[in-house]
Amino acid sequence: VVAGGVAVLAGCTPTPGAAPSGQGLGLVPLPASVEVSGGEPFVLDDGTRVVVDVSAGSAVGQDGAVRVGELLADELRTPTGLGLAVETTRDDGGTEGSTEGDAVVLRIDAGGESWEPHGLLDDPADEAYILEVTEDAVVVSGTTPAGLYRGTRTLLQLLPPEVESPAPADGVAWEVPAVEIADEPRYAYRGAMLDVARRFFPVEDVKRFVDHLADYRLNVLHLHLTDDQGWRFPVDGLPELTDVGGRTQEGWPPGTGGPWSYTPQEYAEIVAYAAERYVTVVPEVDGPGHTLAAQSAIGSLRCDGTPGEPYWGPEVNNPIVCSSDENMPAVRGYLETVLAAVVAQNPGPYVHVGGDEAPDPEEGWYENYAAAANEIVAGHGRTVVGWHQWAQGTTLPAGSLVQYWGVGEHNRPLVGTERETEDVREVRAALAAGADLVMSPADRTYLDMKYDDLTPYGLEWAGRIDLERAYDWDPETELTSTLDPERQVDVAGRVAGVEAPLWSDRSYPDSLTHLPTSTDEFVEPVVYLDHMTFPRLPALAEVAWTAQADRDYAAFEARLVPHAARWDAAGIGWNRVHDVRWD
Ligand code: TNX
Repeated sequence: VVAGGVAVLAGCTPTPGAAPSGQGLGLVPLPASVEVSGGEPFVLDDGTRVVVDVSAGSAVGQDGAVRVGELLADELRTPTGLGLAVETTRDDGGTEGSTEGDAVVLRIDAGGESWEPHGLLDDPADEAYILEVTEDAVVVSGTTPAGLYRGTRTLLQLLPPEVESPAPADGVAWEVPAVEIADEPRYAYRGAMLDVARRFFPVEDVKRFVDHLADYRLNVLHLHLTDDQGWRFPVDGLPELTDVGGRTQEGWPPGTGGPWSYTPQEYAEIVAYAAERYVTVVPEVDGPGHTLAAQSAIGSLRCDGTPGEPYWGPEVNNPIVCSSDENMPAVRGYLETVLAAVVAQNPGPYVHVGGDEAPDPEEGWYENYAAAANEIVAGHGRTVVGWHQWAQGTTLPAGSLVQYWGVGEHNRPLVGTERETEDVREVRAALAAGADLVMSPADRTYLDMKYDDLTPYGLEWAGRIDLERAYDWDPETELTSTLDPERQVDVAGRVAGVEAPLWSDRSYPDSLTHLPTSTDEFVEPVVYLDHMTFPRLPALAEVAWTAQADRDYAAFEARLVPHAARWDAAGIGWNRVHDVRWD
């Protein structure tokens, strides 16, 4: 903790359970420690400079820190209209920038030597930061640029809501209250997933989703890139995957539009945009189920050797890749090419291999497919992530992550006891195999579930998820909260983090009695994205960031309500759910 910098500020050490005094500041996620000092606020004005002080930090963080400063200045210039020159102090005698006087100082402290860009997300201290505001200066400090970046997100939340405006906001006093904040996340892996396969989201929409994540200090963008209804990821050597698989989405047969896939340049743009915000892209190539798009492009993935029909319907549980012993050479060749492309275009340490909903596979097929995928990913030096079924009958490489997406006791009637029992068995297998868990319980974290009766799109197989249900759970005890000992799994200490998936099946109005047949019948991807994400994403971000002892739903709701003005300023189409008193 000292290395993370949190203990450095006397009196600011996070003490779980001690109600932070900063509840009134409207910070989400709630930081570990907030002291309101009561002094005069800092005011951003014509004379304010952004000073990046890297003189004490490790070399690895220096460029990143400068970039964090430039990004912050850029973001502030538009709404404030201020010049906000960026200066840098370096130990190599580079540009001199004084940290004295009217300045927002971003300071890299020593201690982050073991941090590396695109490293594993396994140490919450890597994102710790301290934010001190006095009348004279704002100082954000941390041992890594990732920590500095998180600190700048908290700083933005301390400024008036108009700071989110994409246009100049006149007549606003750009005040930052005098505070001392010392912060560090509960979990090192804090994500959200976007299903760009059932429904294609253009690059601009994906970046918008990254903005949503970054604003709430999340650090993982899981992209569900392939499914039955489409293949979105460019693969060098297998252009038919996007040429054929990119011509459908749910409700859209071939010939109705597209192509719906990212070019290599577009994909690189997403990865770079996320990386600048210290958001790691976790690319998912699902299999052996959810592969009809691949099967329509590559005949050898089917036992009869001929390409299947393109699929644009709404069903899951479709036929899987033909992974018989005889056909494995072809499947392995496919996996080698595809996963090499995934590794080449994703600098992050994780590769998600899917593994969900493979209905009644022939004996050995699932295991064959999983063994090949595991071996190839591990061979590239990457860490395997799979949906929780992945642990069944396969040997997981060391350090793998398994993503739990079951539903709890309270919603068991919805899915039936059989499935629930299987979930438990599979999670136990994952833990026994040494994997840690990413917690995405479907009845808590699924952003595609309806909030309530009024939600115009989305699903309800895992129940409805209002704001309180999204907020009020503990990842460490979610699987022991059931009363039935048969169904309890003790995951305490084995939780790597939390992720909120936004699937895009049925991302069209419920009022339709048929699959959409024209653009007009779909809801715009961006409308769906914003409506399902806000206000629930901030709740899940706080589950992932804030110590359990510091979390309380009523207090959270009170802190979140003022964010509505920020979402309005940013042009976010949030859902004004009726169970929250917004004014
Ligand atoms: C289940 S969650 C699925 C997806 C659907 C989702 C809809 C998971 C691993 N599989 O194929 O999109 O439900 O909520």
